[in-house]
Amino acid sequence: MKKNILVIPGDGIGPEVTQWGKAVLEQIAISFNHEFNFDEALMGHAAIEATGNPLPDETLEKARKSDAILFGAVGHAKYDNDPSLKVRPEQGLLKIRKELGLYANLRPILLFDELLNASSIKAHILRGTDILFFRELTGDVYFGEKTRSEDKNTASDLMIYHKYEIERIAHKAYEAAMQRGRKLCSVDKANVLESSRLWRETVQEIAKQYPEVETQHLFVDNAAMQLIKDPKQFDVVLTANLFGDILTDEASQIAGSMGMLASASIGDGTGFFEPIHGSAHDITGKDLANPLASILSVALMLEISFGLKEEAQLIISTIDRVLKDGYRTSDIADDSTSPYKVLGTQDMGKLV
Ligand code: GGG
Repeated sequence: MKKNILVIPGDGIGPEVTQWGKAVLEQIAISFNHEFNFDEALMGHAAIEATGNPLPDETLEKARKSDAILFGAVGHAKYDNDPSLKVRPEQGLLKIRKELGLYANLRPILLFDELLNASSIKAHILRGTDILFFRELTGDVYFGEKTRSEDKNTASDLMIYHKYEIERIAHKAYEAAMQRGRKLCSVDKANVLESSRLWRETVQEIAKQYPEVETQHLFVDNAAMQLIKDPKQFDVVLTANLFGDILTDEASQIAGSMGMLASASIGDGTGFFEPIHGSAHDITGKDLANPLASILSVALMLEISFGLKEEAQLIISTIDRVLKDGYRTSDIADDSTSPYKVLGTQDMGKLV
């Protein structure tokens, strides 16, 4: 198989981890006789520094022409502490999702048995957890109108959803539920928010087309609690942009670390694959970042964009073996009773 893959390393630990996602793709190409051609592009703070624009036209053009995109992370400390900066790295990420029509962000909570002790939740509660989140990606407060009063003391972000946006991601989530455990939990805040009432009504309508799937509706505060109390109850979780962003960071602790969670953004255009973690400037350049989320993002790319299931499975089983052999990055080595071999980013990447 011949494919063109665009690599966008981004900011902070993005380049450190993406290097290993790309290296694994190169190994897969050799082992399975595929031809993967790579190009690279800028986004986020790196792009602002070079061009003044968090998503340069050249990046978008390359993205449109590629067969899949491997992305790292965006963000930089200087923006976190200076809200007056109007051009921000995250705008690049939001814009590329919108421009490519990537409305569904799939975030599997893949639990490796070896990491049951890396979570602060008890192992018997976690064992057997296998959740697939569908986070809506092109609506909500992320894209609604933003205002600030003249005296700067009042601010607003419009939480807005259109029915078609809810319908299209709901169909994707139900289709996935049909292939999995036939259970879908839709998460909203319909007791308070009008946009959530539209969300719930729309999901209820779509649910009628999938009678084989058991549908549940939870308020987001309850869902956040249930995730810790009894994560095994969930199969497919469908939710809006903001709630999905927050709930999947929470759910990453079930898998042991933010450094273990991969994601796939799909929709109308080229598939976009990235770890759920951000740029983590506090550990940038220290060889501490976990490259496994980037490598698992590559597994999602191979399976979802290219239909290469065997190759994807090989990546997952290799990571499983590495963990069984006792290798850890520091974020997943917090069970001090076991004699782990703690590796940095580079050594973990090379080992896989
Ligand atoms: N790889 C994920 C990443 O870079 N996250 C930083 C960020 O700003 N995320 C916003 C979002 O995912 O909506």
